[in-house]
Parts: sequence; structure tokens; C-alpha cells
Amino acid sequence: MTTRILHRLLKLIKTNKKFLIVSHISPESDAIGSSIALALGLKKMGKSVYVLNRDPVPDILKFLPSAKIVTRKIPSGKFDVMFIVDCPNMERTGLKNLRAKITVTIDHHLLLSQVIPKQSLNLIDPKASATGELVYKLLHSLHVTIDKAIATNLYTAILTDTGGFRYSNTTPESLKIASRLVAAGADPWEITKEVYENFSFNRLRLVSLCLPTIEKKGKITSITVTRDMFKKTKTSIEDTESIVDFPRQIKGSEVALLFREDRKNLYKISLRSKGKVNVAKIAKTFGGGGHANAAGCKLTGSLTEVKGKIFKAVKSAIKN
Ligand SMILES: [Mn+2]
Repeated sequence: MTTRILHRLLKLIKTNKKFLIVSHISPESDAIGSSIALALGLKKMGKSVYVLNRDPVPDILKFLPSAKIVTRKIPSGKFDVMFIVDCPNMERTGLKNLRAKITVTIDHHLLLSQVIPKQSLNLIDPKASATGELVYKLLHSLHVTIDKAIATNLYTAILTDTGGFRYSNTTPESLKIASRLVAAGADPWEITKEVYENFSFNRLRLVSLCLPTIEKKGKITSITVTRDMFKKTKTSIEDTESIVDFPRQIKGSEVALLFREDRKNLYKISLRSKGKVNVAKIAKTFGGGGHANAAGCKLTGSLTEVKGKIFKAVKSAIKN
């Protein structure tokens, strides 16, 4: 992050009182953890903070300290500053009619649209492993003491966005910050148990139904989840988060795909690259977005049609 933007942001925070924090729809650890940590930090500075999300906090993240401050109730008043965290724009929040004098985006996704609204400040760093990393730096610059609650939220954010410190976004910087968060009270094993060793029995039953759909065509691997599978196992979208890891784990897989049936003839596609193919570019051509190694998009059509289109696009990306 540039020092100029950081200085403007520090001044903006110090001179204002009423803050609103929003994040993307279907929030995961980085969205929720960053929102809560930023809120707790601002509260420590005596600020009034409202944390809003269109969707509820996933059950698996309810262990996060102060998870209850995330509300779904649209506030009526006007705020001084609105923070949009872990997403590039207002559109991705699924929220409307929020009033604030100035908007600040804190994110690490690649900017899809070059339209930066007036009256806004953007702390965007695609090199950051997680938005949690940027929030850590911001709170540190504000001289906020990182306590156990803040540390637990930020550690969880960075842990999950780096796939448990395994993905290529695991950098000296992200490990250094994680180390400081552990020193400040985040407990790696307690958090790991909550995040990775806490799946419901039904979730594993869903996995057992998906596994037979695994395919491998050259360097492309895929797995499919249908609405019928959700119904049979009493599971939901939340339970599919790590299913794309299965095709990715296959030897020789360069791009792994998850086809998730959200509605009849509407599929959400998760794309994962092992590093050679920029899947954000592919997702973008279908109106989606994400990172070079993890992206997503939605397509309408039958499963055969959708798979055909995506496989074709990925195949040509691998060729080039
Ligand atoms: Mn993130």
C-alpha cells in the first residue's frame, strides 16, 4: 500500500466518528474476520461502528470473537465513512441505499472495473494475501493494540485465504503478520479446529455424492454439485467451499473446476489454478472475477452447455 493513501486514510479515520463496514455477499473468513477486526479496532479508538452484511455469518465462523456485531439490519442514518472490505465495489455487497460522506475500499482482489467512484479512497493491494493483512497494517499504523479478539479474527482471515499457509500468496509478509497475531493471542490449533476440523456429518455425505462426478480431461479436472445432492444430504452452498480442492489435488491437474448448480440452469463455477493459468482472466470473460489462482463466475444453461463453454475457455487458456 502506498504511504500517501495510508496517510490520507489515517487522517480520515482520526477526524471522523461514525463508521459503517460492509463486505461481499456470501461472506467467508476474510470478509467477516476483516470486518470484525476493523470494527473492534475502531471501537478501541472510541469510534461508533456499524457492521453490516446482506447475508448471515456462516455457522462455521460463529466462533470468531464478536461475530455477533455483524448485523443484517439496514441502518437508517448517515455515516461519515463507509468501509467496503474484501470486495472491489458496492455491487458485490448486494446492498443499496447506504449513506456515507466518503467510501473507502480495502481489498486485495484485482480491480475489474476501472470506474472508481468520486469521494472514495482505495486501499487496494493485490499482493496482499488477504484483506486481513491490510486491516492489520492499518490498525498497526493507527497504533491500535492488537488484542486476542482482533488477532483471532485477522489470523483466521489470513489462514483461510492462504489455504492454511499453503497457496502461492503465502509470503514472508503474510507469515510475519501471522506470527505477530499468534504472539498477540491468536491460537493456531484452536482456530484450525474451528475452521478445518469442524465439518458436519452431512457435509461429508455431500462430498461422498460429489466424488463420483470427478473428471479429468488433459490438464483440466472438475467436480459437480447438484441441487439434488444438497436436497439428499440436507446441505447448502456453505458446505461446498472446499470441494474444489479434490479435483485440484489430482496429479497433473493444472486447472480445477467446481460446477455448482444454484438454480435450474444456473451454475456457479469455481476455478482454481495451480499457477500457470490466470483463471481470473477466464472468469472475467464470463462476467466473474477473482484472483489469478482462484476465481469464479456464473453461467446459465444446462450442465452440458455450461461445462462445454468453460472447458473450451480453459483449454485455450492452457494452450496459450
Ligand atoms: Mn480475501
